[in-house]
Amino acid sequence: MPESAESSFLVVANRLPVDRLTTPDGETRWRRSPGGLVTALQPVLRAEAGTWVGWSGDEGAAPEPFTLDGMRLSPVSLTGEELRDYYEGFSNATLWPLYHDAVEQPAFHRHWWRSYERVNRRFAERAAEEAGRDALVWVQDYQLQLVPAMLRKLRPDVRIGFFLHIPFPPTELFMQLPNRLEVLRGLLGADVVGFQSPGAAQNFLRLTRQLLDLRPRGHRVVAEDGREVLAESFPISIDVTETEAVAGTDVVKDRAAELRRELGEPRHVILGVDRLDYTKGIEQRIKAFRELLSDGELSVPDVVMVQVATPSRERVEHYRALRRTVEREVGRINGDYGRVGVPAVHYLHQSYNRRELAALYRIADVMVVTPLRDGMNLVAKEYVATRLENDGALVLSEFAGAAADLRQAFLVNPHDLDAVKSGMLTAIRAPVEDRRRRMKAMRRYLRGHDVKHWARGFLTALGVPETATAYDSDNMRETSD
Ligand code: GDG
Repeated sequence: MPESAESSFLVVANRLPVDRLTTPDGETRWRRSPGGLVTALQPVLRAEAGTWVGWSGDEGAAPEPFTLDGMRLSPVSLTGEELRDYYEGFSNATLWPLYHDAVEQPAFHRHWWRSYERVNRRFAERAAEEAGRDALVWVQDYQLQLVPAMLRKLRPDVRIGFFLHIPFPPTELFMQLPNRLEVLRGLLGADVVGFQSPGAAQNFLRLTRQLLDLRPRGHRVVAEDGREVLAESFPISIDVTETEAVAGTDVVKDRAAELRRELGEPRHVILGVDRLDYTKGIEQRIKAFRELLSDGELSVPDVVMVQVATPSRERVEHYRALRRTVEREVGRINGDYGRVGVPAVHYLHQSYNRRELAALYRIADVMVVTPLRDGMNLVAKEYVATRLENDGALVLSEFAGAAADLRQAFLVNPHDLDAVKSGMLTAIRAPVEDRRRRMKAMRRYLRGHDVKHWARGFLTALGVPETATAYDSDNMRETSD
């Protein structure tokens, strides 16, 4: 590996924010992948000559570090076995279900844990090599919870932040984790541990008392080595300016009109957009729609539903089972309530580019976001940001972190099917003025709480002076798809 650039600012995340492309003449190129996190952090990384440490997306040996759009990227390798055990196993079949209220049964395997530990050490060692003296290192998410403590051992001079994008579970659930002490101590290696909600931060602080006999006070706790650790909520958001700009382009407006025509100009379009994940409540939403059709409250083709279910974690069994269930249910509704050329549910198991997604948001009279548990849910925020005319309605689960920010949504308990049904009906039938008032208030809130606000809040808590985090990314942005 070439000599390290010794950056003063590092992001450490499971994935690098890039995709590898092969050009028609067989050459490899990298393209920045879309996403709020990279949009928020790229300006800081550029200005500080920062480095992003993460996996490149390909199995086996890692490419050499390289620079893209002003960011230094330092790829970490993962073997096929590590992908199975660290990523699909411990991260996505142990931690993911456990941290989401165990809505699916978490699986515990000792060899998954050993792989998680080994990979976390590799990330920590790479971060230690890349970090300059007194650097600031921001570690992201549940795949890397051991990195803060491992890195601190290697490099006591650096300041370490950790942000968890998913929920942090209550004590009773966390206690199931065979390696609970190591995970808790791993997180306590950070100076600031950030969560999506105040409840998650409280769960974490309570655990430090119960498992380690520490004495949390307010948002702070003194760790076993005498350092003070701050645990607070920093709700993540989206790049509102960019989302609005994409939604307002002629290409997107034209595409939206075309989509509506293709759907047969229904009076109401109901939309769901999710990764195909069992935490997202896709089954519950489709079931609610089926009952509304069978009760005669709604009818096709007056109303149609569009459900985008982006392929996700397809080698993990829970995800395969979910796909079978959802597709069976969609087939059943279309068999019972569809007509020739007009299905009741348009089910799309595909990924789309941001413009197509924005066009879908624009045609949605009612957006239904019903996760059983979700750290935040950016889809709900994206929908609101695309409603440039302040119309449309959002039905949102109380169990999404976003419910604390988008207070004027039609909030529902996704476990209560009748509540989901009546939330959908109320949203469809709400007077135009009521919908407008709600949407306007949510859009105003989002403008003041975008992803830059989030990054600035976290970095300020980590001790970066506020002026240093006031980077303007507007003239640096490029479209990535
Ligand atoms: C985790 C937490 C937290 C979806 N389909 C396509 C596509 N997407 C984009 C959406 C949105 C993102 O993916 C999904 O973000 P969510 O927040 O809804 O959910 P998770 O993936 O589970 O994210 C979550 C988040 O981290 C951030 O902290 O909010 O709670 O679980 O941006 O637009 N994007 C494109 N094509 C698609 O087909 N381009």
